Amino acid sequence: MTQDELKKSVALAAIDYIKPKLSSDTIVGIGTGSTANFFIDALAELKDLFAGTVASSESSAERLRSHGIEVFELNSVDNVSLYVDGADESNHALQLIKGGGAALTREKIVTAVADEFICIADESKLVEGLGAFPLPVEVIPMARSHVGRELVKLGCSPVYREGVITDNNNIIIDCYDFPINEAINIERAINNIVGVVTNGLFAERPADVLLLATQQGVKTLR
Ligand code: ABF
Repeated sequence: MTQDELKKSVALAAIDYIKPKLSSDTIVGIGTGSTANFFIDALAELKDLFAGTVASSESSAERLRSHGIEVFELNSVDNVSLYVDGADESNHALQLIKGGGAALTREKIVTAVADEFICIADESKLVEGLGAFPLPVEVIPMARSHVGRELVKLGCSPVYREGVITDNNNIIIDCYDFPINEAINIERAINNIVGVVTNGLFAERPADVLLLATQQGVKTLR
């Protein structure tokens, strides 16, 4: 299978996983990225089985609406039972690096609200140690230089992602050369830099389940 076929297979596995959990008042949180897009496309068939969605990006919201799936503002819903999203890397504790698509802040907010976070990924995303993928950090634009200097002090090589503005009108700095051993400590330390909105480590709140597409089929990791 190609990588896209793997992504589609895990999106369909996520549909099978959530289907028995849906009811008329269920709100499903929706991630961002190519794997999440396969999930959105497949979710269209189930749209009469749940109340609607909240989206982690404008692009996902637009795709959901194009299928006739209701998209609510997060502030207007009481509860998000399920959140389905991809990742750039996962370790075996289901701690993630996310934000390659620059949607990390809204993804982290929906993750924080959700009762269950189901991560969907192809097998290339499962790693022994996080950090080969550059860690994205969303930053208030006027703090760019300050945050960059502070990130150097934490031991990484920060690179401004040229030409990218997030849905929240902020910028992204990617942290290269940054092996991540103590993921929770690093997540907290970066978030403690003034001017950082959040970073793409999902370690304090990892995924609850990882559906991983492999050439032998989809595996479930907890
Ligand atoms: C989102 O999509 C991001 O957090 C992550 O950066 C990306 C994964 O990309 P893809 O599914 O396209 O491989 O979940």
